[in-house]
Amino acid sequence: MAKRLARPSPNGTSSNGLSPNGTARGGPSTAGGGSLSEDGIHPIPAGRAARPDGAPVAIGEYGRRWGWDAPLDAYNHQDLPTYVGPTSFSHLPWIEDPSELLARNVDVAIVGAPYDDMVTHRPGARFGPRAIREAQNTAGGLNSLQLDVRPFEELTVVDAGDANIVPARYERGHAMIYRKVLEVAGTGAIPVVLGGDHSITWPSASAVAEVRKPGSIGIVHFDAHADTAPDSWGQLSGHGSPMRRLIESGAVLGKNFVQVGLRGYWPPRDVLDWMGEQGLRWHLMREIEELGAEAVIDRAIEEALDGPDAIYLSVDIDVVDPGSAPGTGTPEPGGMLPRELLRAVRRIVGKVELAGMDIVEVSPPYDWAESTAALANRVALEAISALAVKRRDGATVRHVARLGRAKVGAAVGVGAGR
Ligand SMILES: [Mn+2]
Repeated sequence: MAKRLARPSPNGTSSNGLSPNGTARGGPSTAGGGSLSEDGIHPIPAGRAARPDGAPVAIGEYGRRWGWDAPLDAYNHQDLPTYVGPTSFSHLPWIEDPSELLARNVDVAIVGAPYDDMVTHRPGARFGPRAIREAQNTAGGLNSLQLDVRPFEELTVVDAGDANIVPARYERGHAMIYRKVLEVAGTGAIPVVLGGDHSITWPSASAVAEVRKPGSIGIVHFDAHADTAPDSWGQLSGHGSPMRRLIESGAVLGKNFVQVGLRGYWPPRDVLDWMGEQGLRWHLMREIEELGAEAVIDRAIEEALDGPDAIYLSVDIDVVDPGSAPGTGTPEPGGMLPRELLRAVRRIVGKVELAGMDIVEVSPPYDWAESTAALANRVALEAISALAVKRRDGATVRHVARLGRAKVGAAVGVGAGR
């Protein structure tokens, strides 16, 4: 693997510890630290002004004795192994400021929604965003074998950080997720939201629908469950109801809603009747068993393109069989294979205009060997790689932002203290 060299200078690191030049577009850097030697080894200066009196700390007797003063190469954050340093998605730059997202013309921004106040069964999805970020063993500029594309070279992708979530204040949490996604999508970047329980799709897709106005969005929704309940034990914003709220509010029309992978013993008949009245289209797992995933996904794509201007993709990881994705809140046996889901994501993102997406219900405390978190990580990467193929082929990827630079922050009004 080609290693790129980074500046050893402290100037190369921003206050949050991530390199502002950490994207794959960077290259060998000589800024701030002298020139590279012929073999690519970058000498680290022997002293740094680090003592309280300002005197440099120099390599001393022991260092010289053991050869620890030899020239060594240093790596920037993105090229270091993923277990080293702060955790961002694929070690991408961590950029929370929307004006910076706008200035960099960011194409795709990862957003964390560490929220699980709305689960009806196993908790733990609040730890999902961090686990999904961590579940990647390859650093640096990735190369998609399946799509033959280097996603971070074609696209500017960053990690925009998490919504400003605190525990137990569930209405505040949804509001903050709405604002964070609105802020990110308002810059033109495609938000890839890491949940969190599935209730986060309500504020997240609402924000994307808002930004895309006057255009319309449709939703392609992978899940074992329809998530269209009127309520859960009286709670209207639970993780069994987000799709109902989105349709009721008009953010998405029922006829522009396509569900894939439903199975098991929920929802009850009256909820299915309501779905039918709204014009929802859903594909049971049985259909995948009988026709194959390929044929069903083709149908879903055709339906998704029937009306809306762009698609929001919502992936509940429980659509996959719990044998492969055990780390989730409401496991339902008999689901899709990981490879079927990954292929479906590549195909859908390759064919429709993606306005935003989320990957939800990853509950790390119930996971084994990171298999669920790794799958969720790859769902995001497959979508990003499919977008990269589009960009390479000349298609539009990022949304033309409607909000001006000055309006992005002010329109949303997200502050650290809220
Ligand atoms: Mn769900």
